[in-house]
Amino acid sequence: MTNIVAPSIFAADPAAHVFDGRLYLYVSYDEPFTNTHDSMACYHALSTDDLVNWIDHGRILHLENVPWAISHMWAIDANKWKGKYYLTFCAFDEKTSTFRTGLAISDRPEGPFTDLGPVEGVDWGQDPSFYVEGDRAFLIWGGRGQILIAEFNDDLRSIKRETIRNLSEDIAGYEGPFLHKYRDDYYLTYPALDNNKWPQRMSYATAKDPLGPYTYRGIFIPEYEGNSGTIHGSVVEFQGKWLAFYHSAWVSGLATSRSLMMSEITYTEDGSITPIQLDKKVDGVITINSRQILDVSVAPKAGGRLFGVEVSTDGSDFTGAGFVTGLTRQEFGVSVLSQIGLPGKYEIALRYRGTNKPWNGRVVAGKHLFYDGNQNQDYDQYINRGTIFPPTDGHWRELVIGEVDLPSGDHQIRISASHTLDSGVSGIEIDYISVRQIG
Ligand code: FUB
Repeated sequence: MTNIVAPSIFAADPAAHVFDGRLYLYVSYDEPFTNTHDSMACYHALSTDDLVNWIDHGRILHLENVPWAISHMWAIDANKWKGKYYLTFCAFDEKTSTFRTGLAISDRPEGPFTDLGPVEGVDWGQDPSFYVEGDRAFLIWGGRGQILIAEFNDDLRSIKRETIRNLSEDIAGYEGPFLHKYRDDYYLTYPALDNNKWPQRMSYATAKDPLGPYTYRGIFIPEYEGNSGTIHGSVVEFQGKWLAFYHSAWVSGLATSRSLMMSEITYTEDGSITPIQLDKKVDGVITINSRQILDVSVAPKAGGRLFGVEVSTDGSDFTGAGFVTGLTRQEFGVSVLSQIGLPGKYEIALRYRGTNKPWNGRVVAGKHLFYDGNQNQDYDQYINRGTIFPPTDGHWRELVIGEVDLPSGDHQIRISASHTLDSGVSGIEIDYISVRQIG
């Protein structure tokens, strides 16, 4: 059975990890319907606790927040190290126009992440992957037919040069390496060409130590109809299943607007991975929709903005890193960035809490202003038009605001007060804005 995960965004190169019982995917982001990978400029994180209900946490890092980089935000990985979460990503260096591996940090697995600068000691740092084994941390990277591995120094800001191994001496990997452990063996999975012919096929090699030497074992995702030329991904164990994540062109038909794929894999007794046969006609395909949960408290780092409001972390019953409070003046509000690949109908909802009075706000998604039908056409009432938020007596509640057609691209979703409140009256508090594809 093959699953297409989160078809509303075009994303690629999924790196899967389990943190505290939840499965996370760190993915690169294909600008919808462009004809090139060079325009890639940001990353997303997705997560699930049941493989059915997925959350797209939105943009977690963008080129504009990486001062040393100019373009090509290609593949990534992430991992937990000494209590923090780190993203290893790659981009073209502004000065040299070569790939460097960047490091970014967050307190939470779903980000957003803050750039810490390039990792020292890595040449042509394309497609970095980050593997942790006890107190050892490894960087595996590669492109243009070379795959390399090295041990990180403890602060992850550089690698131990004396540990660098060029794995291309053992295997014919093209790019996109990823490491996982099965039983006592280290499995390196990587896209490779067969006799220099595209498309790439997902191959693997095994070793007794992360640094190698590696023995080539075979191809576990052969060429298939609807491939996207590249096939970068990862393997992870979650809730007793072994899962391969990768990307295809099955939704858009385009090699540069790729979709996330998930297939269960099995190992034979001798540790070989049984090859997956991918055929849309034969294989059942399940499309798993995700919804974007856009945390308003981190909006400025994720492509949105706070207008006059404050972020609070009082209490513990909010969802993300905090909530927004102080929506008391007409010009105050918050916007989040929703990135859409597939055009369609989307439902906008909001998690909020209010006091014992209804609150009137304006919610705008892209170019659409929502009304809830309670307004008249009298100009005096015009400034109060918007959406009525019923009182919640201080409890959090999710309110569906309405449906809107969204084209492909980036959209701001903004909520603001529709009028300035009397002094001493507080506005609602907002936890997140949700965007869910419904058609
Ligand atoms: O997603 C951009 C590039 O395509 C990746 O860095 C490669 O591994 C290939 O998947």
